[in-house]
Formats: sequence, C-alpha cells, structure tokens
Amino acid sequence: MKNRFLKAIFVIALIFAFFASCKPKNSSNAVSGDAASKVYVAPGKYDEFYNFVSGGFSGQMSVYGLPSGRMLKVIPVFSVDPESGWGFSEETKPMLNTSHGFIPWDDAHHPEMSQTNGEVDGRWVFINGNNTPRIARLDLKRFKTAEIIELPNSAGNHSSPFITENTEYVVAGTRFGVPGDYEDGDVPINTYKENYKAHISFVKVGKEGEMDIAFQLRLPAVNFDLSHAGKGKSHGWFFFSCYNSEQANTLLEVNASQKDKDFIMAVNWKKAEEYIKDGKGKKEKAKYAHNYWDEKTHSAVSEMKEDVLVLDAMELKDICYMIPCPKSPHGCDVDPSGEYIAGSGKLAALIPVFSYTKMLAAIDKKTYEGDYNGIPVLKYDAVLHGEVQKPGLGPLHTEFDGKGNAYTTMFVSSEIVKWDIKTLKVLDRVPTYYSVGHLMIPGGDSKKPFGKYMVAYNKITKDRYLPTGPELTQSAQLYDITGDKMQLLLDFPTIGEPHYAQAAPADLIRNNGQVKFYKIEENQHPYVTKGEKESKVVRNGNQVHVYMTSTRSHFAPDNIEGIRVGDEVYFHITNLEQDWDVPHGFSVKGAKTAELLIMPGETSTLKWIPEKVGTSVFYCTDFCSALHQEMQGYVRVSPK
Ligand code: CUK
Ligand code: CUA
Repeated sequence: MKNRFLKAIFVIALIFAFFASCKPKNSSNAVSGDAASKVYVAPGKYDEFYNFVSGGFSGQMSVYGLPSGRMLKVIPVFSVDPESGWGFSEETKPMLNTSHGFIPWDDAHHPEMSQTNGEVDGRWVFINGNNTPRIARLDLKRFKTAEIIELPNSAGNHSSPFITENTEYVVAGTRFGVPGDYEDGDVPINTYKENYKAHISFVKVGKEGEMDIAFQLRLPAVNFDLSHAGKGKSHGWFFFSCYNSEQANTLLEVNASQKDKDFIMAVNWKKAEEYIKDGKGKKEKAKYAHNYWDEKTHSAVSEMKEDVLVLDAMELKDICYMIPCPKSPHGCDVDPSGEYIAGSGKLAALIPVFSYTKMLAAIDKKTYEGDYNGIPVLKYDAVLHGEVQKPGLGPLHTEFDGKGNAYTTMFVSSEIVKWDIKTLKVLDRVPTYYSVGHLMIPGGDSKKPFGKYMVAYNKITKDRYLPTGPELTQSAQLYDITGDKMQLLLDFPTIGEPHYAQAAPADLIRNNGQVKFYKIEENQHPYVTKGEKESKVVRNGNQVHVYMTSTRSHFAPDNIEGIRVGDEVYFHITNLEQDWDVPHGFSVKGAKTAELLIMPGETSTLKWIPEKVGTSVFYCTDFCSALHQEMQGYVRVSPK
C-alpha cells in the first residue's frame, strides 16, 4: 500500500517534470557565434554526411545532408507516395502486400545501416514497420525500397531491426506477447501470463541483401523494447531491453511498473544457430509475405510463406539470460568495444552499465538470483560495471563517439548528457528543445563512430518554429561534439516523427555505384516498349494494354481510340531516356490513382477503368524540357 502511494507520488513528480520541460525555455542565446559557419555548405557543395531519418508514423524514411540539415529525399517505404506512384503503380503494389492483404501504411521507427566488420558500409538501410510487423531493406544505390518481409508471431515490431556486425542477421523483437499465429489465436486475454508468448525473429541477410527468417526464439510474454547486437568481443550475443516483466495484460502505470527492476535480456545467438543446425528448431505454421523488387523486370514480386522454424528459449536453458535493470528499460546500447552495455530505465534516476566480461563470468559460475519463466536471472551486482549517478530524468538512448564517451538522452529533463564510459562520470550536459527521444552520432552504434556531430530527434516542438496550426513540424537539432563541451549548431525540421536515425560519410554512399539511369536494353519488363516504332495498343477481351514510350517531348502513341467504358486499360510507359535526372511523369484525367514517375530506362504501369463516354487527356507531370507542356495526348472513350 505504502509502495503504491510512493509510486503515485513519483509518477506525479515525473509528469510535473515533463510539463516543466515542455515549457518554452529562453533558448535564444543557446547558439554561439561560429555555429552558422559550421553548418554552412556553400551552394553547389556537398554535405559531409548522409543522414537517414525514420519518418515515424508517416511510414517513410527521409534523407538529409549533414551538417546543413538540407532535406535531399523522402523515400516511401510502408506508405503510398503520390509523387512517385509508390503503391499506386501496378509494379509497386505487391511491395505492400501482407498476410492481411495490401497495407499501405506503417509506423517506422529505427533505420539501421548494414555493417561490415562492425563498421557502417553504406550498402543498405533496414527499417521496421511496427504495426503490421515488417522489416524493409532500402537499396542505397537507388535510394529505393528493395525488399519487405513480414514477421509472423509478432505484434509491435519495435525492438527492430538491429543488426549483427557483418550483417549476418537483422533481428526483431516483439513488443507485445500474443497467442501466436501458429495455433488457434482465440485465447482469453486474462490468461496472458500462461498462454501468450513473445518472439524474436532472426532474419538472415544474404550477399545481395535478400532477407529470409532463419528462425524465431520463443520467450515468455514480456515486452521487448529495444536492442543492439554485441560487437568485437561480444559478437555472437544480442541484448534486448524488456519492460513489464510483471506480465500485466493491462498496462496502466500501476500494473506495469510495480517491480523495482525489469530486465536486459542477453541472447547467445551463435548458440541458437548451433541448435538450429542440430535440428532443434520446430517447423511451425506461420503465414507471412516476402516481397522484393526485381531489378530486371522493374517490378515487385510478392510471395506468401507458410512456415517458420521456432526454438523455445524456455526449454533450452543456455541461450537467454536475464540481467536485472532498473525500472522499465527503454534503450539498450552497446559501446564500440563491445564490452559495455548501457540500459536506460525510463523511470530510473541512474544509468546502469553492464560488463560483458562480468556477464560471461556470472553465467560460467551460475551466479543466478533466480529464474524467470525458465530463463536464468543473473545477479545485478555480478554483471554491473557501474551506475552513472544523477544523469538527469528519464534516460532513453545512448550513442558513442569512439573516444570513450557516451551520450544519453533524457526525455523528462530534456537534455543530452555526456559521460565517460570507464569512470561513469558525467562530463557535460546540453538542453534539447524539447523532450528528446533518440539521438544519433554518425556510426554511433557501430564499432567505429565518426564522432564530430550529434543529432537530437525531439518529441516536442513548441516554440521552435513558426506556428503551423495545431500540429507543428517535427524537429531535430544538430550539435558539434568535437570539443569538451557540446555545442548546439542548428535546428532542422523533419518529415513525420523522427525516432532513430543513421548516418554515414557521404563518399561511402556516393562512390558506391550510384545508379543514374537504367539501361533500356536490359529492361525485361513484360510490357516494355524499346522504341517508339514498337508502341501499340493491344486488346485482350476487356483488357487493353497500351505499350507507350515517353521521351523529350512526346508520348507515343498520343492519340488512342477504341477504348470502351468499363475496359481495364493498362498504360505501360517506358521512359526511353538514357541520361541522369530525366524522369517523365504520367497522369490521366479521371484515373482513381496517382501519377507515375518513370525513371529513365524503366517501365511503369497505371491502371484505369474509364466510366464515362468522352475524350480523356493525359500529360507529363514532371517539367522535363522546354517542350514539357507539349507532352500530352488524348484517349477517346466510346460506349460499351
Ligand atoms: S523509440 Cu520507438 S517509441 Cu525511443 Cu526507438 Cu520513440
Ligand atoms: Cu516529360 Cu514533362
């Protein structure tokens, strides 16, 4: 009873602190004189880093240059995008297919770049879809979503998609325990503790980036929140924060945070791999979509998979270990050496830092304090490297600069705190405006951080920009971290709510075979038209296929007759241009879809079912040449 009372007071204090932190501070003097020159990228010059930022509930990912904060591109992922026709063209629709059918939205939180030897390598960025659990892979030669895999037995794909040091796996932990897709799902909610389970998916990544679920680990129904792979000496392990270890199925504050400590779970995935090799995995029914982009046909392919290999971590006693971690851990971050693991209890007033070496010793000597649903619980003190005392309120996420320093965001006290990994001393703190969630240092969760800059991705904007009605822009802030003191340089707005982000030196991506156009002779789209002379209209029952070409500055054919009301008309447009930066657009009056934006050498298809007799028009939407306005045509629609 008394505990509850104290808890209630603590929660009220936190809420108070939160609102206090939201109150606009007098922040105008926070920027010093040389900040402008540090972010100035002269016209025609390139930024030093690419910054890949989650678009949160917009389902997209956006790309910025650092240090300028200039937005370079928005890449549709789990979303439809009328600008590019993503999710509207016949070629892209299968990319958004799931076991529930076409789902053109998701909530994307964590971009994670592919790595080689623990260093970011600029090949791909992976990002999670939280809601209908999915992982996407974006190809950085084309800045395009290349693959999406759905995750069965999962709900709330939040602890995802973190990556092992040679991109062996992208790993995804579920935030909700669920009855599982593998059995009859009609299970009473109040039997959550007994009958609901959480699953972690190990998604194998092939040489070309292709994804496949290698196996899933079955665990008690706790809420996995975030994770990071071990690296260097701890390569072969994965670490997950978990909250609600009480396994409450109603998460009102009083229920879910009764316990003093929840857990960081350590997973020996090398061991799990051995068990799979030895045939210990059980093949279970699980329906999930696997969608990928075929570069030859310029089309997405969607396959439905039927089963998944499951390892039960509660039966196999030596894969997973629980490390007690204070109050509702959120972030779970491994330092560049792989030795230290920082857990961040959202409701804790300290940052516990664990030691990989001590963890191994504790496992070796079985220094357990008990058992959690069949998973050994290690003793807190036996694994603890130390605690960062009084860092601030509401620690969330930690990144590293590669010089022995860690930087942790404080959501409630709205600041970033720099501390020394070895001594655990707080070295510096800077305010954020306001209530920072994730932060990002280029390469900051890899073995080799690039340091130099740090970006805060804030949850609340308030007075930082010109007001724009009830909803304000989302906001990021850039800091210089080269000196002893962190220095605020720049505010820049972002698309959607930014959660996590990644960054890499621009040259790494720029010099890695950027695609400028697609070779027309290699185009194997089934409806490609390789020259104007081959353009034609072909009727097949009530389907009409228009083989069309676009080039500066006309379409062929540009006068189409013989279409009847109710026909299914497919405009297959091949952009014949063989040059960089010459897409053509295509739109038809009355079509219930978006435009197409066709890259040079590519074929895209727009489907249209005309409903009215008359003449419709089409035109190019992308200003492509002096005669852009001449890129137009007519379609005559006759009665049925
Ligand atoms: S996060 Cu997703 S709730 Cu701290 Cu990675 Cu913002
Ligand atoms: Cu083609 Cu405008």
